[in-house]
Amino acid sequence: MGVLNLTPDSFSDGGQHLHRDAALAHAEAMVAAGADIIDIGGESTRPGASTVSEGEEIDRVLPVIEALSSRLSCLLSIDTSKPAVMRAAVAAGAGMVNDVRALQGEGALDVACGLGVPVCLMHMQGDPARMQWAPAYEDVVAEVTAFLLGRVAACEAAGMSRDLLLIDPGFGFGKGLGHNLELLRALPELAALGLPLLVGLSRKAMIGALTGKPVGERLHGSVALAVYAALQGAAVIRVHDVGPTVEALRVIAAVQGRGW
Ligand code: 7PM
Repeated sequence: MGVLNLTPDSFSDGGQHLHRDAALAHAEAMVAAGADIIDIGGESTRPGASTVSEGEEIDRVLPVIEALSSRLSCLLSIDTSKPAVMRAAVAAGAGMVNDVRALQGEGALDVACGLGVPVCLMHMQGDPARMQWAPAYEDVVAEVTAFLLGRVAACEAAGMSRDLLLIDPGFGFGKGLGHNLELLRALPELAALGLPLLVGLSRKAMIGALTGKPVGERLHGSVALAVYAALQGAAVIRVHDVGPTVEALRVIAAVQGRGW
């Protein structure tokens, strides 16, 4: 899954994909490099990022989804928590919802249920503005697992098929380095819950903490964690650097006797 940020304030793209043509070219390049899914987001979850109105978020993502759905055959994912954005995006050609708030927002569960597309349910402690102030858990793996299973149950109770759900422990979303490492070690356990596991580790602060590198220099750490996550059972890996990640995963796949 390649990340396509349409936010002017996104920390790792610096707003360089704000302009539509650049965004389209970047999405096409990610598909050419081997992405199966493009995750399109119009609202930054960066701590302190300004919140975006529903109308502005739709204005940012819709033209890009329309253009990409006619040009690309890959799955387009809409990264949003707003039901109106989900609805508009799917009508324009998106085939998946990625909600970092796991459909807990007002009206999100019912709308997502009615759309009939796959949904990724992510765990976050707190809200984006304050989540990294003092993340605390008794048992991070148990608490993340319980939350995700609770959201899966809520989706099923609302009428959604379990077959449409993915789960994501939400690396860096209200987690310190120790919490992220515990969750990484628990990936086989999370994968064993029986739903496809999506992980996002690309360029995250935990890599900065482990390598001392700024966000623009975290490629090697990101590829290492992508490979590790795939080997430990992740089904979908959300990354900024599709080419290098796919190259690493293809080599691993050949060793495992898949592909090549
Ligand atoms: C600031 C903070 C900017 C966090 C960007 C981010 C995930 C996601 C993101 C993830 C799923 C980033 C994140 N991360 N969706 N959206 N899983 N499902 O580093 O880990 O890309 S945004």
